[in-house]
Amino acid sequence: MNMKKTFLATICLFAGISMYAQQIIDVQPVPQKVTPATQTIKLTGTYQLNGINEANPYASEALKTILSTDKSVKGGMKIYIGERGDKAVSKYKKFIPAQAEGYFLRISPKEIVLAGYDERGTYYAVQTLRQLIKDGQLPVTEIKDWPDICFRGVVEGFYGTPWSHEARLRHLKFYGQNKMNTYIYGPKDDPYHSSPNWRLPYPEQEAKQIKELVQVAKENAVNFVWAIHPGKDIKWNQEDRDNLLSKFNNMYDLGVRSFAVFFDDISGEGTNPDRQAELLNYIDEQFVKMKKDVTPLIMCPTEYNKSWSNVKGGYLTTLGTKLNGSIHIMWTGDRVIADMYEGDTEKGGMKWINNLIQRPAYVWWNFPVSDYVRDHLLMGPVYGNEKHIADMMSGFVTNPMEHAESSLLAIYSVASYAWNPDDYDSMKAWRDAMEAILPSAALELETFATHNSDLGPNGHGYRREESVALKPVAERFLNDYLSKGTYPIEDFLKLLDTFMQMKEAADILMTNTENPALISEMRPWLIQHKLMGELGGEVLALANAYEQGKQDGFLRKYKHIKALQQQMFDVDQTYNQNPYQPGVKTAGLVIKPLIDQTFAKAVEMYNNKYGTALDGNADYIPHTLTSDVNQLKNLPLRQKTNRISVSPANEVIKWQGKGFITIILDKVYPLMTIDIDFGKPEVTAWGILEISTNGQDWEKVDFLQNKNRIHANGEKKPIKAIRFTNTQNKEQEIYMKNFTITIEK
Ligand code: LOG
Repeated sequence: MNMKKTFLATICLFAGISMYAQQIIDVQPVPQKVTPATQTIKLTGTYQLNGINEANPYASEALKTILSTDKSVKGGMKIYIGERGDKAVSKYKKFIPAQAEGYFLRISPKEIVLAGYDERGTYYAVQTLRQLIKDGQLPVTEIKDWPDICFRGVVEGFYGTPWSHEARLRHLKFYGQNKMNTYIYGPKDDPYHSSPNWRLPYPEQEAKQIKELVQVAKENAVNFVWAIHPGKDIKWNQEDRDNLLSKFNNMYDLGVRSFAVFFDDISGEGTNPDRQAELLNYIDEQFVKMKKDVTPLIMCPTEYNKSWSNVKGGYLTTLGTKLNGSIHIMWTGDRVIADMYEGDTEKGGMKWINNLIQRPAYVWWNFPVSDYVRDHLLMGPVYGNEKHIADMMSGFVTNPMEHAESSLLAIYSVASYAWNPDDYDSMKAWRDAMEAILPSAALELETFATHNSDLGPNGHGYRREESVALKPVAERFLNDYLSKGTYPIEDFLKLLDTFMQMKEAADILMTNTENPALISEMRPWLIQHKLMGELGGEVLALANAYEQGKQDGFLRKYKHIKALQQQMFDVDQTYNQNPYQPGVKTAGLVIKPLIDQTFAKAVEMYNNKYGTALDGNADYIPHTLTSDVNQLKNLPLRQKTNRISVSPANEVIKWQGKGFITIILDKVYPLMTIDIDFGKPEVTAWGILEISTNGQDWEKVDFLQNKNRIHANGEKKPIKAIRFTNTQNKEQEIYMKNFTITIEK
């Protein structure tokens, strides 16, 4: 409990007011200052609306919707709405917090006051009021509230299918309701945001949609920020400067009033910090400041996280000293995927970056983005960012999944964190989010989300907790079972219940009709989740049959388990077949290993006892990848029939001189082909491809390169390992787009 809450709790004790009453004030994001409620009032249905025509029209509109009336009735319940300076709220001026977007909200038996410091403040006062109404009742209270972080929101900045227009419209409303004020439009796979078409205006249909998004953003108190990603092929000349400005002017004509320029994930000429700074200052002076109604520019640097920064190279320092002071610089933390903390100027964290760029960083938080683990759905609680660092950042935006609706879960929590980090409660926000997104099946959604939160092994090394409550039970059970072949019955029953719940939740969610967009995104994972629950139950039944000495029962369960495993494999090979991380993974951190290991152990004991040779293997990849290139060494391998490939990465890979990548197979196979795409031509100039029959002696393989694609014929030579090495001393910048070995099985 923090100071504020302890203080409130103490007052309550002395005043004899129950904590229950206090809990009526249940608002997300948690308001900064709240007087605990001691009583409630009933909404009367007729209202005398004061200031409704002078206040922020969108706030007034929202208020009328909430009250279900647009009529002001003399003698009705008195409502005062407006901004500081408006006549209707002049009496309350001294109560309004002097903070941008802040507001004062009073609910008393006599009146309701919604007084904003500015237009957004009034809008947010109405949003708080909306959340406080329960069954036509309102708690009597006073709230003073304001955001701790200036810009709060979402950057649609992932690789993969950009969100649909409908999804974006839905999101903008959601942001307004949850006090987020920023939406940055920058989907990597929109060709008019990035190469090849950043220089061209949008086609008519898309232009029309953007115009609508800008309008809806405005209605919901959100800045629509349009980002451009020109660095892949920009030329540092007047012509491209003009190209960029004319595109911005074009977007301005569509209504856009906030802009960003992204230089992430590029290599070559475009990365030059002096040129970047010159261009941005030019835009700032010739466009942003000239227009008068355009908000300060945002930029994403090429070295956007500490692990990729070369401080001696001076990139960030150059931006820090040269970029105009009003330009925001984005930052993803110590790594591409990282949580924010205070740190210090020596080692890392917010202090480290702010010191270099000479301004508070604008945080681009890469969660729950899943474009590097596309076979996972990331629906767990939002945690990890320190609470007291609000004044060290100018903004906090989350980069979500390409699954728009499922991302709302995390976005809701980010809204809560960014408004008032001190009072942010990760678990509560997570549960409240489910109530907001799927009230009719919030509990089932929680069951599902509990087991769908970790990312699995991945190149960035970012992991999340999963199945937290079950973990101690699972560990105890496995420990006993693997060492002694027995288990405590309470743990057995607890696990059985969990597996049952997984099935129930999946069934209930699959048939839910309240939020079809959400269910349709989740469907492949729901199917897989149900199978996993079923598999778990059957594996327990198998273990039980063995213990009871029931051979027939054991064999029956064994057969069924094999069938379930096959079905799960089919789901993985059928749904979500993107070319990056295809497939559908669920409950991978605690539950799947528990099930697989229990199965293997039961089968092993059975084989030993009855002299059989049943296969107790669950699916796994027996091959390994090793590399001394930092960005390659953690990339997972995957196998589909006879093709083994390295999971592709989105970003530029810096491959140091003499660096290598090796794939070692579990045994010797005839090699059919090797296919590689490093996103660059002329790889022969620096790299060699080798194969080995024993993992020790190497033989060079000649390859053909067509544009970026490398192909080598294996001629069915027996191979145990293959290796690619940068033979030069010079670092190479490449993309890991494809690295596939085809073997004969
Ligand atoms: C990209 C981003 C991507 C994310 C996660 C930034 C600034 N850029 O590695 O588009 O969604 O990481 O894969 C990035 O984060 N590159």
